[in-house]
Amino acid sequence: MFISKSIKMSLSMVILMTAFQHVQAHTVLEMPTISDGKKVTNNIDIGHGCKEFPVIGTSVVIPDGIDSTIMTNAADEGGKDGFSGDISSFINWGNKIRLLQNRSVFSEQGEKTVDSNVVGFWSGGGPGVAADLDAYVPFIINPANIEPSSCAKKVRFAIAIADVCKITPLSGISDETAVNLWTPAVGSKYDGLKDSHAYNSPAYLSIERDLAINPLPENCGDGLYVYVEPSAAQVDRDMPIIFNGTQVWPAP
Ligand SMILES: [Cu+2]
Repeated sequence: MFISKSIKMSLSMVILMTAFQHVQAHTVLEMPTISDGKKVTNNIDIGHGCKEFPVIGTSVVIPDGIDSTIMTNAADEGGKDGFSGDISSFINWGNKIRLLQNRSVFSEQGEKTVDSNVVGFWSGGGPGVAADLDAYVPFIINPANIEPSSCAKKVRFAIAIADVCKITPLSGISDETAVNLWTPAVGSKYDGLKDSHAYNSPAYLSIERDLAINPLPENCGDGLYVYVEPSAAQVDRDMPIIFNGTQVWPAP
């Protein structure tokens, strides 16, 4: 009797402790790697809330390729070389994203556009995503072609995402209760704190060259990996959520 009671007690303790541990995955793309030249439906996979607080909205910034930082490497790790040319040397990037209407997770959504190019999107409103569950925010990626004359084998974009749990001004952003920042540390206002658990953990989208359809030129050897990060200026410009002409997050 006494033993079974204490087993029950410790079992519920374990369940409780597990619930409050950080065991869930980061926010990522459902399909982090896609093929070049193909239209793909993908999802932002919201990984967890802010501690026990639900995510009530998400804001997404896609590198526009215009003032993005471009780097290359012959191997998919290690040091990266700067590249000062245009992104079109590697891929026909820009305005490839279309938000898919879906009110199952959040009640409102919208695209972010600059010169009628989509550079990100947001979705928010309603009761939000339970802190211990995942949720999908769907979008379309229109075909992006790796430049046939280039040596690019894979182009990896760092996507900046803010999962908002509480609406605060920029000064109130913390991953304790308010926001999870899945952003590349590029010096923007949304880098987050260096000791936060998701520091410099953006979501990535890799576009892989379909070598059967778009083979590497002979002089390319094993090909090049290309990395694209948004500029700090772009993240600062495109991260806020504007709803009906009014900025709703961060609170102005
Ligand atoms: Cu996490």
